[in-house]
Amino acid sequence: MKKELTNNNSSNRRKEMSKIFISCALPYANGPCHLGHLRSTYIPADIYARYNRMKGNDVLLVCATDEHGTPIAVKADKEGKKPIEIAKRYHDMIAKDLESCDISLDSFTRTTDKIHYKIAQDFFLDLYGKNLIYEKEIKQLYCENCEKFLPDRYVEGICPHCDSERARGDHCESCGRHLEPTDLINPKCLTCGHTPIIKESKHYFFRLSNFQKSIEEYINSNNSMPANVKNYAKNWLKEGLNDWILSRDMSWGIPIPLEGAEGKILYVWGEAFLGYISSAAQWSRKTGEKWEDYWNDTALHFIGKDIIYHHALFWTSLLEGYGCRLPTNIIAGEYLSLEGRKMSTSQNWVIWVADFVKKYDSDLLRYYLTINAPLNKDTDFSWDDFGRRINDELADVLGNFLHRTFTFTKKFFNSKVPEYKNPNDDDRAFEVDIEEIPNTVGQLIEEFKFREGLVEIIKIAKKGNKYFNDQEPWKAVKEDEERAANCLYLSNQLAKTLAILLKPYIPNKAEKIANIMNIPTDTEWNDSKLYLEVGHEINKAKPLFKKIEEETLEKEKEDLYKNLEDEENTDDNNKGNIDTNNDENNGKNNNKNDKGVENMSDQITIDDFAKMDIRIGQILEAEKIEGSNKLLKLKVDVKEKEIQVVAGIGTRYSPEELIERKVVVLVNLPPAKLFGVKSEGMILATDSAALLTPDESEVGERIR
Ligand code: B3M
Ligand code: ZN
Repeated sequence: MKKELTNNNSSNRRKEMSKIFISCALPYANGPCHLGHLRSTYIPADIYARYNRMKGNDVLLVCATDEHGTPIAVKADKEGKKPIEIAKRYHDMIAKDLESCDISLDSFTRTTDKIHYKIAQDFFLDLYGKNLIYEKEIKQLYCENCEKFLPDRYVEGICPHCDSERARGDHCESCGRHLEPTDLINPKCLTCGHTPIIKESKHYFFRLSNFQKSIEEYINSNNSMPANVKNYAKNWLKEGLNDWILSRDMSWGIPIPLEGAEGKILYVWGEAFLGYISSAAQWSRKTGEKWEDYWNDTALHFIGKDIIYHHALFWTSLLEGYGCRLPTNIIAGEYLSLEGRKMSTSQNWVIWVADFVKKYDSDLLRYYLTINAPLNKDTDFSWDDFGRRINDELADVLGNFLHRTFTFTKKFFNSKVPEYKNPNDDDRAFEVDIEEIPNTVGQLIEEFKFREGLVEIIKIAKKGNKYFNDQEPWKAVKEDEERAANCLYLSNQLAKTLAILLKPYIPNKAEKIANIMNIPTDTEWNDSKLYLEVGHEINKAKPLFKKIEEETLEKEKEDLYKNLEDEENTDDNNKGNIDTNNDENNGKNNNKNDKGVENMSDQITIDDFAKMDIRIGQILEAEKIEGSNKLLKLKVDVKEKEIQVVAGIGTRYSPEELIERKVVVLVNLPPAKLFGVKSEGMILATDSAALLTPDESEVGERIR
């Protein structure tokens, strides 16, 4: 006799199994959330948290806004506001963004909360008392006009590595290198434009180098650590850990709680981690439960890949020094680009969460950002691909399966789950698939393979459609009612299983499915293995997934490209494609580490390269695209054919001077529309839109 799902299964609930502390990286309170944040960190953490709650585990999911650091202080200066006002503005926005996507945080606090100051200062004092922090005089830039030191973003100058102007005190956007303010050539105070002098100043250093061995051991012995985190960490460890500066000369931040340290604050990366703890501590105050019980059982950090170094090496060393249990695991989501270009908030090449959810159900975003690629791979958001997946997968596969199940049940079986008798081979095989799917998906989620789990769900829905087609219940109901009944019995069983397995991924839609199915919405994961009883009555079907129209997608793309245009017309000193506004990532002491990140992430195989069909072409026709300063419509001869390409070189070349010019063209891109104009390839050019000049090659020649 099969166990059945009823409205009072809650009494059979299993007792709590483990307590799991889950943190999401703390967003800087200097801008709202964009899709990249969600993809790398918040959606994966939320899927994992929801799944574990459904497994009967006790989860504490924490986050906070990271409210110190120079970007916020600089923004405040620019707007003539106090940093705390800026921080509050974005804290509120981010809280809304996360809520709008159903990120089920148990606690979302701020690093400017009083208790955070105390926890961070006590932590510092503990390490200082253990002689793990020491003082040293170092040379710093000082603006005599503003009477202040100029750490990080307070100063700009020429990059000593690549000569790019307007490199910041901590980072050069052009070459991506980490800098010290004193490395800059011709530095200028960002506030007043004066040239700073060099002045000695006392700073506090953490003996990171002491922890080389123990952190190596920690990383090497962790068998469940995702490969990307482990590999990055191992590579950096090979280069050796250097002591790490923990203080700054500035006023916005947490004061160093020592005599003689007046005017000095904790470096933002020296206290932000404690935000995980101070958020949890505030939750404890409210609930009376002990967050330590969670931390000491299982502690997981979900982060973006740019801060693997900080978490795997700094934070773990700080914890080790403090004498605290190290995190059980660190899960890092990689980058999201937008329509093939690196996201850039300063160039407005970005989609803000708030804008997205105004127009689309947030579950569509959760779905797309999860299924689009494994977490440990960089990936791209493109409107066309988004539309394709929503339409082909959610609407045509999942939605269709559910809809036909519900409508047939209503039409032929009076909305009641029919009997299941004398199953045929197809029925039996399908039944096995349905029985296996909860474990398959659960296992994948436990291994942080969120995409793979979701792919399995879509696959079984696809199988469901095939099974349904093969059984032809619309015909069978007239000739062989038992066969139609079996088909609808099993289809309803799968629909119920899907309603439960989809909960961690797309909680709203899952709830809607459960409502139609007339099953409880507070089901646990293993309830998906229970059967709907024969005769269980379902409710009327409602449309679950609406298709996104081609025109809607076109409009989105147009608006996005327009952003870029507007931005380029007003601001041309930021040509790098690097996201700039939200990162104060450069706590790393030596720039070799930065290069380590770049190299590893950017490598491709020779096979990847061979996939690109790059040819010499010749421009036959060129014209401006209305409404755009940058885009030109080109007709290009690549010998075998003529193709139409939209190229962003209009600010540099006039259409006339392009005629007959030889160019380098990537010809095997899928056709796309830019500004409503079809584009069948890509003309290769530099960041500054300069064309490559292949004078000595023949039209049609392939580049390898
Ligand atoms: N505030 C944001 C980032 O670099 C930074 C994270 C802190 S986590 C302790 O992605
Ligand atoms: Zn100044």
